[in-house]
Amino acid sequence: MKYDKVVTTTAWSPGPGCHGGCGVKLFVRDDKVVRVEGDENHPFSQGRACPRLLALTQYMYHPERITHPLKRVGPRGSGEFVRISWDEALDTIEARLREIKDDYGPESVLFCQGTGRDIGGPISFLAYSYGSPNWIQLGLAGHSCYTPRLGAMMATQGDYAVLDAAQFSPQRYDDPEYRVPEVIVIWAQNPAPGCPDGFFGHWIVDCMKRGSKLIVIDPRWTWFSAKAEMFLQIRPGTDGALALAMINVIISEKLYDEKFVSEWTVGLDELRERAAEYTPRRVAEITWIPEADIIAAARMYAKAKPAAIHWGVPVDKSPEGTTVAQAINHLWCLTGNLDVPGGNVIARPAYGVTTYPFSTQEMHALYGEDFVNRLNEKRIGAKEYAMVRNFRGWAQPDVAVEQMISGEPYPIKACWIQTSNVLGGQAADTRLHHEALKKMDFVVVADLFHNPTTMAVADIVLPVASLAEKESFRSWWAPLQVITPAVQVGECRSDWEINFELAKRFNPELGKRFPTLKDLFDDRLKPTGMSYDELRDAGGWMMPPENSASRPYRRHERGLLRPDGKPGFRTPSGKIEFASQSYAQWGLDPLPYFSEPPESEVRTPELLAKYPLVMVSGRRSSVFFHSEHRNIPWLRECDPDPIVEIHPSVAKANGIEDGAWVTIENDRGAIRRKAKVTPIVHPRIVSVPHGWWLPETEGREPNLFGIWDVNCNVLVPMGTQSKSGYGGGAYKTTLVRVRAAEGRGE
Ligand SMILES: Nc1nc2c(c(=O)[nH]1)N[C@H]1C(S)=C(S)[C@@H](COP(=O)(O)OP(=O)(O)OC[C@H]3O[C@@H](n4cnc5c(=O)[nH]c(N)nc54)[C@H](O)[C@@H]3O)O[C@H]1N2
Ligand SMILES: Nc1nc2c(c(=O)[nH]1)N[C@H]1C(S)=C(S)[C@@H](COP(=O)(O)OP(=O)(O)OC[C@H]3O[C@@H](n4cnc5c(=O)[nH]c(N)nc54)[C@H](O)[C@@H]3O)O[C@H]1N2
Ligand SMILES: [Mo]
Repeated sequence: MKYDKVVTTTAWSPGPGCHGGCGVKLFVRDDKVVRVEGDENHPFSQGRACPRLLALTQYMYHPERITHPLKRVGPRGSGEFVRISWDEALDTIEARLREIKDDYGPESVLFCQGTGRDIGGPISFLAYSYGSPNWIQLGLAGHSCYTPRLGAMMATQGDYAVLDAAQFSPQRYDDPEYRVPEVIVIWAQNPAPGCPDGFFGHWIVDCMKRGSKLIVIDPRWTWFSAKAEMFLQIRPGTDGALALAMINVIISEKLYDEKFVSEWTVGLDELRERAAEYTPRRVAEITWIPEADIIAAARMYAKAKPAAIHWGVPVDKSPEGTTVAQAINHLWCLTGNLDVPGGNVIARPAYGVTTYPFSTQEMHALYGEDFVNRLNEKRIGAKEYAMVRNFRGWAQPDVAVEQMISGEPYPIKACWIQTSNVLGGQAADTRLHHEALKKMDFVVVADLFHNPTTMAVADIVLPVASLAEKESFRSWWAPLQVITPAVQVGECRSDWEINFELAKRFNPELGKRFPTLKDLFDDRLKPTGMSYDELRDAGGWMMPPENSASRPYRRHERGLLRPDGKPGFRTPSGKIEFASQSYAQWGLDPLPYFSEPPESEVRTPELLAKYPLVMVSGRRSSVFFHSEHRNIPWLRECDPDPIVEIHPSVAKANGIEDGAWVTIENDRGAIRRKAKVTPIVHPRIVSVPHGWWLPETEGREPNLFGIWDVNCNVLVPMGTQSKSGYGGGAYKTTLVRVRAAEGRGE
């Protein structure tokens, strides 16, 4: 086949939907993308591509794709929208948002995003230019994704760290300094379908092929646990106790790296004392893991040199997520596995480039000192949570939804929703969010398709460009990459274009500094010494430069991590802190501890009597990204039904046959799922994939594409957040019961 051109670019939603970073080749004919392949020259993905990327053409040219701005004309929920021009859409939005600002203050508008797609830049420029401090992942209970881990790592070691698969070296596995981890602990992760946060699941397979042995900690068998040396089938939500017991074994048996600990850490005695409370025997009872396995896993990890831990979002979602992440972080610090080849490697963005400004100086210049200094005054959750005030500038979701309903301490009047399907995927307690969103005077959704959220509440829907249609850049650790458009579809615009245009209307200073979006990109990329076009023409990506903070290893010895240039870590003491000064300053326990899930056999035995199973929701499917792709035929065919995985013993006891529809219920409601009877789940849990809606069914109220029938978040509570405000969303620990469903006999 002949192509007019082949465009090499970076995959970062929309399309695959994901956290992204893969190199991709788009084959274009007659102004259409007709073929998609992985780019074999890309240092990260080396030609691999996931099913969602390979289905990009079906996604881009889907008959139901929204390709021009829409305005709702019927009542909310009627699904009656008409086409409008971009001018009308942007003018209407500007006028309505100005009115709301005048009447209630800019803080009464929430700027809502989903997970880490290409959105942090565009949405923060818009929210802050408008003047609202309330940038938020609306509905993400406990803000339980990534942030708890990030917070714990910053407090403990001053930096983010991740399993070292030689990803920050241009030579990858051939780098002579690199060593393959002898042991990898996969902790609450299924890296193959997920590839989250700039890490690619296949890297673990690469390491396994080069000799790494695995320990897997999960309540459910995965591809990795089936190939592991040890599989610890844990009770959901008890990872904090397990980590503390492993710390206990490692310290009491003196398996820690004495030299590293004495040179680079503080607080060992306090940690020893705390961990002594968590004997393997006691923790065996808490976690359902045999005592001997806990001890053996601790020894196997600590004796391996080097060893690495790779962890996932259930850590954030465990009760007191910030403290669980802290305990796991301590494991690699105790064993001297930080910032060394084949351990947990520190990640910093290449050249220090970020998509949006973090420095106070830059923020002052763009948004005005007064606004920046007063961000915490009106930011939702800042009063209640020191960590929300001091660590990450986002509003707290559990507090926010309460405020949307109560109007206290000030009313919330509008939501700008971009990259999130609040009612179809992100929000716990779907009914509560349905009620809260319906109270809004004005809702804009920027998306590519209709979904339960657009149907229920959107007043204006803006059509968004897919990754093949947009100009952007990506700086999630390394490499630093550009995204280059190949074609145009309808009137779709990128999130950057949409938000930059509106942000300039609210903040003329932005327009003065950056007349065009390219000017803004060039400014962000300045530390590289290249403009956007130059970087694109030089191949489109850059690895971290040598002898810089973003290039491994042993940066702590060379004084590359601290702002003062001294050896050590970027913490208040300059050392790794087993007892965190920052936590103490924020009014939190400086040491890790375990706390029971909000609903559990120990905390709520009366509830367990009624609802004897733990619903672990949200394990990822490689053909879906959260609520996306249920409408893409190639993908849906691979994973056609909303299922629940049930152990054969539970199925038998409840008269449930494989393939039959079952009801899953608790006090918050009931949903239906198709039973997949399988021994891969622990007999005391059911595993329920999330993000399900049925785009083939009626979109209008009250059906809303079937969410009340199949969305498991109807059953998940809000308001279970950790003491820090970050973590504790009960997505993996909700108590339920299952029974054969009446009706619906497909
Ligand atoms: N039960 C349960 N629920 C969960 C979880 C769980 O484990 N269990 N996980 C939670 C977690 S960790 C997270 S992060 C949240 C994520 O939740 P969300 O990020 O809100 O994910 P989606 O529900 O897929 O909504 C994304 C929407 O954005 C659109 N979209 C995709 N890419 C783009 C883009 O680049 N621009 C724009 N404008 N739109 C785009 C999609 O079409 C889709 O409608 O879900 C949470 N929900
Ligand atoms: N294809 C695809 N990729 C995705 C996403 C997607 O929706 N689709 N979502 C993206 C997002 S935003 C995120 S946050 C990541 C999440 O990706 P992961 O971090 O991998 O999260 P999950 O798939 O929720 O769970 C991973 C494993 O943890 C197990 N688990 C559940 N609860 C517990 C527990 O309490 N303790 C332990 N030890 N294990 C537990 C599950 O059984 C599962 O096998 O994936 C990202 N990547
Ligand atoms: Mo997430």
